[in-house]
Amino acid sequence: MGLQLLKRLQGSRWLIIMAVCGACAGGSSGGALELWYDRPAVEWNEALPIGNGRLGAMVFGGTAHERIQFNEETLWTGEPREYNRPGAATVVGQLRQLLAEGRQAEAERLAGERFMGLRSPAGDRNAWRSKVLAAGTPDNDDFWQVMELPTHGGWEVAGIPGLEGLDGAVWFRTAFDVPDSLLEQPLVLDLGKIRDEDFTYLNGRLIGNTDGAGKDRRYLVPAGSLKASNNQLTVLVLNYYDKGGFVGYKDTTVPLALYPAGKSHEAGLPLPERWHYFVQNDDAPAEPRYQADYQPFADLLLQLPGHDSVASYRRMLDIANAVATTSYMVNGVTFTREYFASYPANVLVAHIRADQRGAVSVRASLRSPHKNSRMRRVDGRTLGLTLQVKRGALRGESLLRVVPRGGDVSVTDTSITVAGADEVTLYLAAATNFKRYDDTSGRPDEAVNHTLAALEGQPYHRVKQDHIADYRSFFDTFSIGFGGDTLNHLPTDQRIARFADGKDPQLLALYAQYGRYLLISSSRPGTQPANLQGLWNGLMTPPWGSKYTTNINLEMNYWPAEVMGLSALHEPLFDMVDELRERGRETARIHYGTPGWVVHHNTDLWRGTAPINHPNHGIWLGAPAWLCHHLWEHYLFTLDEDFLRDRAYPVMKEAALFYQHNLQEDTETGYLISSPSNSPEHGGLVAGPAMDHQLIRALFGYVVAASARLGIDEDWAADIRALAARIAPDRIGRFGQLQEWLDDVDDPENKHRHMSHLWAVHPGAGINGANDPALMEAARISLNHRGDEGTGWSLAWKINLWARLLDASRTEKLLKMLISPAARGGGSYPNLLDAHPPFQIDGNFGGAAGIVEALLQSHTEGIDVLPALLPMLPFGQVSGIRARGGFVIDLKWEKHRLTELRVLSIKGGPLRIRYSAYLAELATEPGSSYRFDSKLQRL
Ligand code: FUC
Repeated sequence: MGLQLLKRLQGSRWLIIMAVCGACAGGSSGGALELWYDRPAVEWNEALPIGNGRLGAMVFGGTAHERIQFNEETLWTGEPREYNRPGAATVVGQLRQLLAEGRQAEAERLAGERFMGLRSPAGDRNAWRSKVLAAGTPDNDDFWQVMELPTHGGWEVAGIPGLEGLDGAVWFRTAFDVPDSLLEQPLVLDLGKIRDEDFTYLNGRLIGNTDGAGKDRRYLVPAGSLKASNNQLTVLVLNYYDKGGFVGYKDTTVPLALYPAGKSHEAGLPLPERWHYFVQNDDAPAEPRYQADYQPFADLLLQLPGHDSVASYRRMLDIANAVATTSYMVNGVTFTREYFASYPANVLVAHIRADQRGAVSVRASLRSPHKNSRMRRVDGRTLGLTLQVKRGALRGESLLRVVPRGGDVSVTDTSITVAGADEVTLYLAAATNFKRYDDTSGRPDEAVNHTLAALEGQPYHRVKQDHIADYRSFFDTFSIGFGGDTLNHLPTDQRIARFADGKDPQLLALYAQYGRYLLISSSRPGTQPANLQGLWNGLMTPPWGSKYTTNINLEMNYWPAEVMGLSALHEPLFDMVDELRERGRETARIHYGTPGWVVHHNTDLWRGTAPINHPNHGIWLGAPAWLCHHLWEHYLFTLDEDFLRDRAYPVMKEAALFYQHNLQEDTETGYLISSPSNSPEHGGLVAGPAMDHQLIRALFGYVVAASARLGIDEDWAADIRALAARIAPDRIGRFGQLQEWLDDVDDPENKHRHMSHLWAVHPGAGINGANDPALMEAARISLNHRGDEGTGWSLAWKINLWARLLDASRTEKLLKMLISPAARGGGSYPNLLDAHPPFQIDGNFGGAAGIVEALLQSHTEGIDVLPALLPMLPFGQVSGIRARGGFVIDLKWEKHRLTELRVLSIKGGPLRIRYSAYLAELATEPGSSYRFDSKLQRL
């Protein structure tokens, strides 16, 4: 929003809503709320995300060839199964004892052997390997195809059909000549890294066999074993899981090579890049897995003949209306495509029109990376796709229906073709048989049929209108603008590249709203919570399974929910917590022998709650408390007593029960401590990480307060209050730092990405400037020790922490790092999605919440207005920020000074608000608004 418009709006919510709706009629937000680009996406991280909470898609915006990669949020690997390890509880006492004696390595070993959860069954590698080796290579040259090596991201990304998602056995071969100078000396054949196992033959002789993705493949070639010409190099690669093949080196400029022993590749001969390959077996034995992976569903592919060379190209995402558009001209005709994910209709929609009648011709098809998938003609306007996840319980069904205006339509078993239409609408429905973590009896075929039947006869403009109205019912609850000229005449990737110059404050407003856009698009009531990638994933083995990591990432996804006016979108997380409670009750019993419920540092679609991976980070006890923090926060923001009584309290109480039975008395200090646990992903398995104590203390505080408010469980609450007082307190260590562990062993040089021991500063509130300036100072020292660099989510956490520490400049510095090109590390991709790297959505949500944290805070007694106003934001207005206590706040500032403030009290009750040196305190009535001037005088 430009300064002129901003001035006219004068901070009035009513006017803002009108202004935004004015834009709605035109179908565009007028620029400020757009991401746009002047060329199609080449990489996934350039494509634009759309989603309705259930279906997600990445729109590439190609002209002659368009790719819309899509997901359905319940398509995962795996199946309902037992994740808990019987008998685990018999070792928990020993683990505690070993840790108390400082015998960490032994504790980790024991836990590794007897405490971690159960993995899915493993296939028989040896039998498979023997079978594959015995089969050998095909004689007939026609069976071999050609590809280039190495493929750094694995053969899965080579763009070759059949290699996508392939775990199996592939033969590779190439031939090369050797100069005389190299013939008579020992050589090294350097094949980089190979995933996972190789059998390497030179001129028919086996010269090496190595198993292990991380190992170098440097094989010695004795002098005299090569010929001057036509040496045959043949490699059988066995890939068991994830990326496959010749993945080269991290430094992608280093070639596969042959060079004199003792030298490096520069002194030798690079191997040819062109290799022949042959897929011998695509059915690698099952890899045992602790938890499941989120899966891509398929691609919707469009071919538009003759659209190779176009003019006036533009693709954009309008986040005020949740519509992506691609437009361009071919031979004087303007083509416009619109894409959106409709929640009311539960479909992905693509609409193609031209400004000349009869000009739209398109061939649409579906392509799934799942080996077990099949396309079919359903009827004269519908194409179907059925798929089955490998070795998993889930099936997917998708229907693609075309609704043309004019033109001819034909449907085969592989595509829909439309010729000479005025416009074409494509509706894509997708579903799986997933019903619940323990029930896969759904009927996706019925679901997609039903979805399309409900659309019958609805004109496109109505479907679009309903979508926009539905989306805006969430989006329009909040607006934000930072004055100044918007630099939206520049493509968004260019704005990201120059954001650090501080001259594009409106990009910050766009970033904040993009966080809200992404939450509305990935987390609707009744759907799964936003996972590590929201619901957008194009990979069969996505990073960290694209699951739910509970030691920061899942929670960070929901930081914007309450404060940015999207309270209802918190719901999917609460549903998940209800299910984790059910599953986690078993884990508490089987792994700890106690009542209560627990989940460790990760969960998945099947709601795994047992500890996974390695004991040095997979045994962590803080998650139930952190998840309960979200229930309590929802209550604080909404003051919804029914929610507190019926939903939050029972879950919080049962989590508190777990801690009540599992806190241990520290023999040295007598304090109660959490053990066995860790300070997320740092320092291994330990007794008594500060973060756990902060979390448990907070949870105990919530249940005590809730029981008082609800008038129940008085005696139990008194016990909990007494226990809380005995939990090991936060301590200040020898560098003045907040201690991360019981012992004062923090290393000021350690730059670990997690700031776990600062949880009580943010997102918790136990340590704040009002109640404990000394601990706050210690937290500042710790945060300085950690430094500024970090993964995307780590930057986002630091943004929030610096805002809570009231350091506006540092908050701004970190925001500039987050909104910077991802090339160097944590930052933003061209599509403004967060880079861990790789893509991980938490930083988008944490960053959006951090922008607001600098403008308003309400975690102490009262509300602080503009507590950490960024230097780059002299002007601005925000409407619809929520504060704890049930308040909705609009504010406006000029030249860094508050000029207008309005507080709407939803529930009534006392309001205490501070700005600069001013304080206002008053009783409020439910539904009443209160206006204040720059000195907090009532107007
Ligand atoms: C946590 C982090 C990692 C990553 C993973 C998904 O374990 O420590 O950086 O974000 O989650």
